[in-house]
Amino acid sequence: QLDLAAVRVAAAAFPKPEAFKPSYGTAGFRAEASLLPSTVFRCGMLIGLKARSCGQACGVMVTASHNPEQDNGLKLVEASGEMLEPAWEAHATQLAQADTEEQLLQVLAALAATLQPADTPGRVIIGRDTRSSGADLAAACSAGVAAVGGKVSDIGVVTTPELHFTVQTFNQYQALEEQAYFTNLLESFRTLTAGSHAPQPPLHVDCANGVGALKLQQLVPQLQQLGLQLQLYNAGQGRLNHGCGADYVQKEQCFPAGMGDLPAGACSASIDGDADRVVFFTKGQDGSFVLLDGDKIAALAAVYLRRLLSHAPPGTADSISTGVVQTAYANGASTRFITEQLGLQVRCTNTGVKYLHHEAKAFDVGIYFESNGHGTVLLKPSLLQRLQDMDENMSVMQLLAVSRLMNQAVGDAISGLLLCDAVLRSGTSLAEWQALYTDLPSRQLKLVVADRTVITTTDAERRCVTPAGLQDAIDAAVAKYDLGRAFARPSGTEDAVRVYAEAGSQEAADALAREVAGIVF
Ligand code: 16G
Ligand code: ZN
Repeated sequence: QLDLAAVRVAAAAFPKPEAFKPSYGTAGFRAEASLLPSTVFRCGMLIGLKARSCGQACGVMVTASHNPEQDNGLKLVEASGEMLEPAWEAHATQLAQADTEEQLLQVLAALAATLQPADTPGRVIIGRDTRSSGADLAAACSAGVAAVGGKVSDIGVVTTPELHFTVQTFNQYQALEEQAYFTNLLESFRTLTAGSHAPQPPLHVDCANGVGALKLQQLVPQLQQLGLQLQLYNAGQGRLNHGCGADYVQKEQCFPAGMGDLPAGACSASIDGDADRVVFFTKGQDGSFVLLDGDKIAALAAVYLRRLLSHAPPGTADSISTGVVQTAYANGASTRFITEQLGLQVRCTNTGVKYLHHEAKAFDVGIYFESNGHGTVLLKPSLLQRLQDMDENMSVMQLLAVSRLMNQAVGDAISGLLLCDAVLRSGTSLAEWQALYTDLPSRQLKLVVADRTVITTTDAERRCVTPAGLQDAIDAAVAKYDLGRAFARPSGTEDAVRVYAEAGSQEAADALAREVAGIVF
């Protein structure tokens, strides 16, 4: 079934750098690009086998998201369009780390034996972001797919969520055209904004000098006809993710390059290098930087969906479970707003989109956003069916449009941008959005420690299990601060421990974070 001799020949062209020990992290592999050819070749073999075994298309996205231009990486995509099942990450790591040709063939043969690839070639859809190393890495990945007898569709430069969407819809409709992605966004946005197509003040978007710029540029004329004027910044002339992009804006809490001079109150947003995250920001009357992060986006989406559901035919809202999924980083004020003001359920999961996505699927309407801006709104297929069977009512049409606008496979910055714009037009102003709740002051610290794995956590990373005594000491520190909350967790992407603290004042949050850092060290 698997031609190991052919694999041996093909693999020889992609030797692994000796000391390189890649592992599938929270969001896939990531490293300096020149280290990665063997990793992407081997992942091509893995996902090629998976596609053959399920007889459907799977996907690979070559990207390092918000990392600098010289890095690259890859994310593997299931036939459902969702991120690789966590159980498979270990297989990917094992394959990527195999030191000798013999080890590589052994791991591969064992995988093939459990997967039992069918006689169909299967198909792997490969996309990449704008990094200059992307084309060669995509080619190495294709060689891996071909080495195990799989078929490749290379769709070129796309956003990460576009690749996920394409895998998902290819398996439903066998269509690969990019236009399907754009038409879906435009048509659902048209439905959501029906009746409000008069020109609005522009939306200023920082594109991180990444792939999002290319895609948004293509949407500008049609969005203009729908009353949305997009003004794009950092749209490709400068360095990728350098002084711009959603990660920079959210972490540094400052205006991205070229956008500091916008007038007070201008509605602005920032997406990241592969366009799967978005955060909004504006300038206060006093010139200050005001961030509307993923927590604020979740709150806005929750307000909007609750409103749409309340206008659906009688009884609909009561029989539907609506919930918001957050991580431990969600500002305590946002959690309180969603539970106490909106009366919706909130669940907390580990950091990483795959965990939030999974938890959100448990609700009929599941809203999830990480504070960093990665998220979406999921509507359960059984709910969609019910809505389709109902009499046509504006809210029902709009709920169905939300399910089309919001990527159902993964967080999508372009969907998020358009959803927030639609809500802002539907009667919630930017000032009202800001005022939904006021963030508690918070502080994050990154600690470089000898061995981050000595810290293990439970309760969605909010409590430490080991080392013994650590949690008791953190509890004692937190108890001293009004509205205090703090946690320490090992990073899933870097060799570091992260500390988060919030409290009633900025001084108190800073002091609590320092105190917890002192305990960890
Ligand atoms: C990855 C995750 C992101 C998470 C971050 C946490 C995806 C697509 N990306 O970038 O959601 O917030 O890791 O990093 O899941 P950390 O473990 O280093 O704090
Ligand atoms: Zn990203």
